Amino acid sequence: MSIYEKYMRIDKFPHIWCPGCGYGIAMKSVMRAIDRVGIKNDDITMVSGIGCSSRTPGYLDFNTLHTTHGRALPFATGVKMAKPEMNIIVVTGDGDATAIGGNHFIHAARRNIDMTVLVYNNYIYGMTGGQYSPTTPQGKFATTAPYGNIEPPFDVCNLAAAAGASFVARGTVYHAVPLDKLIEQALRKKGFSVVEVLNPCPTSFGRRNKQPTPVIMMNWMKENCIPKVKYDKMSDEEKVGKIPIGVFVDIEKPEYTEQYQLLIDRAQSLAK
Ligand SMILES: Cc1ncc(C[n+]2csc(CCOP(=O)(O)OP(=O)(O)O)c2C)c(N)n1
Ligand code: SF4
Repeated sequence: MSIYEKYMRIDKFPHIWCPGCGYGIAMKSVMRAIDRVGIKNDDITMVSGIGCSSRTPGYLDFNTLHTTHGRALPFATGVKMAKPEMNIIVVTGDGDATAIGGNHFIHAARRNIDMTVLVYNNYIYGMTGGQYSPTTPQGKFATTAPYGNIEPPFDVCNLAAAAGASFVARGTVYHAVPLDKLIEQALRKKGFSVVEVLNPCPTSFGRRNKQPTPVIMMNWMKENCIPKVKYDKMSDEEKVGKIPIGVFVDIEKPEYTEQYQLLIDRAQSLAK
């Protein structure tokens, strides 16, 4: 049996994603990473909000929760608190994670609760037809920014790091092999782990922003996403328009469910 058959709900296909969308590549990367770590299907709970990215749990044969828009992390937190031994993977879009769910994202990171959060960033609200999100670059076009977006965007990795995540990385679906490794590292990490995955959305973002085909979008990633080690050595001039990929944060910190158990133990010993 291939690893894809091992982890996929074959009867749920065909999927809803557009031709040229990167989410299928990301989903395969997730499966390969899980296989490398060797986690059993029943020991994983995959949680999502709402969006094209958030359809992922429907196609995978784990314990899965497709929740409300922006609320994947509160649901995931509930599962982890009830079953700390469970491996939690959250799949969320840039809108789901940093707009409506932005508050949950920073507080889950601050608590350092043990889960792997995959923020699929296509710079837009894909499912609802291309409204701008907090990651849409300045000057780019969206249905709600027909003259160009004037807002400065969030950098998802900087946001996660500043809020307290213990593992933060960025990959792209063009760089699928390194992406497997980043997701594997995140899965192995105890603590709040974030992997931002850059994805082409030709339908809602590309065709409004002079990237009308999936090939053009993939080539853009190939040319502009630079391994962090190389990026760090570049001059400020060379860095303009380039995006570093790789690991940004990998630190040890107290994990929330363990701290919570210690609190219960302390309270119970006081009650005796
Ligand atoms: C409370 C609520 N507000 C708004 C929506 C409409 N809605 C569904 S998906 C979505 C945005 C999805 O964008 P993103 O999270 O970036 O995911 P993508 O579709 O791009 O993968 C919105 C606004 C909703 N379902 N529920
Ligand atoms: S709208 Fe964009 S993100 Fe959604 S499935 Fe189509 S290409 Fe993918």
